[in-house]
Amino acid sequence: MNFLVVNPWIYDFAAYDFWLKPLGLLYISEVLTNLGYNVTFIDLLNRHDKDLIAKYLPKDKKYGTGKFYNESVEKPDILKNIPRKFKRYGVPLKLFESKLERIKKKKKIDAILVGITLTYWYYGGEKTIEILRNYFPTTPIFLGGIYSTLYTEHAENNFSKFKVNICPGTGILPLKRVLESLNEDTTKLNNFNWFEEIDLTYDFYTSDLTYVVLVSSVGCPFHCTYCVTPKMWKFQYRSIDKIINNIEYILEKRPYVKDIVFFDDAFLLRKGIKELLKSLSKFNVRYHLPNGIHARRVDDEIALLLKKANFKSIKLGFESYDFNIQKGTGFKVTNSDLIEAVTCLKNAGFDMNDVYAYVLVNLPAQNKDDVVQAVDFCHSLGIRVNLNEFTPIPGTVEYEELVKKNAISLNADPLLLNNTIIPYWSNFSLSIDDIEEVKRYTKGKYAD
Ligand code: B12
Ligand code: SF4
Repeated sequence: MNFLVVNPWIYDFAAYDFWLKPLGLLYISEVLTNLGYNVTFIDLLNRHDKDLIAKYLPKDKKYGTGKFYNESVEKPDILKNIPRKFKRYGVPLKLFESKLERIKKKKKIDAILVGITLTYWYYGGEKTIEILRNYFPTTPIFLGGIYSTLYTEHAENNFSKFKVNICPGTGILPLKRVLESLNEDTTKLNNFNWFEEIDLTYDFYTSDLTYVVLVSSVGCPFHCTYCVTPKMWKFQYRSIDKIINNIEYILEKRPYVKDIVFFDDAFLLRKGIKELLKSLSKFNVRYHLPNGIHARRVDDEIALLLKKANFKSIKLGFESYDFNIQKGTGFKVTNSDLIEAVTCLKNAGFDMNDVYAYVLVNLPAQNKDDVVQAVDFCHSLGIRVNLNEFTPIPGTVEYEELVKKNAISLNADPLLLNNTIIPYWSNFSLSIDDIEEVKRYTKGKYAD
């Protein structure tokens, strides 16, 4: 059987390649390959796509990140009043079409798999599937990923016009259901420990990649009120030998890879983290942790091991300066945890330009002063700040409370919950002017 797997375009007001790789789709493609199926993989967000770079050379910025090719597009009606440009990020339409023509000439595609990560990226998924349907009018299309999991009903309604099968859930189950509906034998997937057994090979990419993304664990043992991770995943981690073998495989085949990025939710919380860090130090690459790591877990020994392994970008989950907010949202960090973590990282010799704290903006319990205090605090510690505009996500305590207070409707279109535009319509804690002000304040603080 021939599967076509497609990572869709992003349609949004902003997007940047902070090492975005479609891990979910890569995992299911690896499983399919292991089962003996044929997979053709299109990543519309690959900035190094061979067809794309023939026309538009990607400019890599720090550590292999960079701007996506983009074109301005018309806004969907629901976003018409937002005074910002709306864009399609990823390879141009013509190029996608020429890829599909080539594939169609070469082989018969039996099923198409698409995955959407952020809930408010469903519009890009829709535009991608519209094109796929034109080329493959009768081929079964399956849609999975975080959007389908958190907005199953919305996805079913919205994608019925393209006759798409919605596949909610994480782990191996959604893929198993796809195969069952295609009348394939799935006995090999019974009791299959996919996270332990499956390597991310990156063999689906024919282009030269300068970075790859991995996960050493999925899920998180904390339960923060604004985060949906614990609802979607049971915390589990992969054995160190398997992670190391996976990296060896990639680096042998791809000597241009200079950066390895971990997308874990709770990288430092696994059993055996020190052994993992020691083992990672044998590779001549830089490592990055773009998701917030747990400051409380950073002591002198961990900081030194991170440094020795050559970790560069470190993002510490901080979120708020206010003790009551910290306590009320999950208690993953306190101000003294942050001070301690930063001291250890400094002593270990980290470049403080690579150490950031995530600070949330517009949490329901928050006011402008809290953001300003958090920024001042991080600045006084000598680290940088990433302002993260709050996104209410179904399945979280914050979302449910906002619905109870009628601040958002249960049927709100996920496009309206894009954190970039919430301040334009919501009456959450901060107005658009407040948000612009704290952004300006933060920029000014770090201008020197
Ligand atoms: C890595 C990550 C990031 C990365 C990159 C994300 C990306 N775009 O690829 C970075 C650090 C850049 C990031 C940024 C943000 N993120 Co983020 N991120 C994650 C994280 C930790 C992991 C995603 C992942 O790769 N998982 C691993 C893979 C293996 O899992 P998966 O994709 O779900 O795939 C599985 C299944 O879904 C299924 N599957 C997937 N596709 C398909 C297709 C088919 C056909 C089938 C059958 C099955 C299937 O199979 C896979 C294997 O089980 C998730 C939390 C989480 N644990 O999911 C949050 C998460 C997605 N992020 C979230 C948020 C809020 C953000 C930010 C908005 C934060 C902020 N306020 O600024 C920004 C947005 C930035 C932007 N606009 O790009 C929210 C979701 C928000 C939303 N509304 O959707 C999440 C859920 C975390 C949370 N807070 O609860 N993020
Ligand atoms: S610690 Fe991080 S990943 Fe874990 S529940 Fe809290 S926000 Fe989510």
